[in-house]
Amino acid sequence: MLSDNLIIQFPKIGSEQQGYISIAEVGKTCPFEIQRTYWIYDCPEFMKRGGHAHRHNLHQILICVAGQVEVALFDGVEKKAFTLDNPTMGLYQPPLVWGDLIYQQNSVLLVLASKLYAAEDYIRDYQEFLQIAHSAREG
Ligand code: T46
Repeated sequence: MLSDNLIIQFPKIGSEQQGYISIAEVGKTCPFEIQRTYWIYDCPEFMKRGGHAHRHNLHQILICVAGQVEVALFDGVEKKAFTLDNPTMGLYQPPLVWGDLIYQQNSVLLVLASKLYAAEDYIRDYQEFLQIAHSAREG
């Protein structure tokens, strides 16, 4: 089952006059060591991306630093939908969880990831994902 605590609230420091800074720190607001960060931007309005899960222990935090991104997470049993529209909010995506994302125009999604990129780590076939998620649950 997907945890009820997937949203991470980052500290927000600053003021309306100065602007703000938010911080993700390993061991504090980030529950894993970060090996990679990437960001997705300049998507056309309502662009659908994602549509995959990761085979191994890839932990991620998704942060919409501008605009709005809809994220649906599915662990093979339970589906949860999130609207990311605030740079103080992170969405924790655990390993072996399918993610579908829809981007509004001018959105920027920053992702903190626990592992380096590995193309073979991706499960892009939905039926294969269901089988692997089912087997993982069976132990
Ligand atoms: C995820 C969502 C939120 C790399 O070469 N290195 C990388 O670290 C990444 C993330 C991607 N790429 C290449 C692989 C593809 O040729 O960039 C291209 C686009 O990747 P993809 O189609 O996987 O992009 P999204 O937006 O569907 O998914 C990405 C991440 O790949 C994925 O792990 O969780 O963002």
